Amino acid sequence: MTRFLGTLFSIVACGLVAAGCGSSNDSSSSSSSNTKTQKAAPAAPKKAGKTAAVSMKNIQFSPKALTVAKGTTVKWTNDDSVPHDVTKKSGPGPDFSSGSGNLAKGATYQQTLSTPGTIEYVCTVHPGMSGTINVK
Ligand SMILES: [Cu+2]
Repeated sequence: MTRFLGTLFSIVACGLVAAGCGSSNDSSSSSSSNTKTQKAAPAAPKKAGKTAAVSMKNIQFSPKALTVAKGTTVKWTNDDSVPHDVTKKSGPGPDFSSGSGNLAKGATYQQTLSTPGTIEYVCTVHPGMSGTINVK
């Protein structure tokens, strides 16, 4: 009978040992709280404002002199392969600048001009590349 108990004991002991080696439950789940708040920009109601275009071509503004009604949005487009910029030098209304030499080929910059008077502006990259806008 003692042999039976001995065998039984060893079985139980073995089972306890087996139970001891539990797998460490590493629950480091990747917190994927991807809160992508991508606001779908609502189509801005297009104001029927007047627009005028100025091209930057051959290191010049074209047209070099422009007359617009006040409230007109002037849009400059760089049609050159070298970078330009649009920087106001003088004239009525707030100063504006696209940033030094930051209009690469094909880039545009626009400004709404609301104060009557003559605005002089330049490209700071190219001496002599200047233009005027007469706001009436
Ligand atoms: Cu330029």
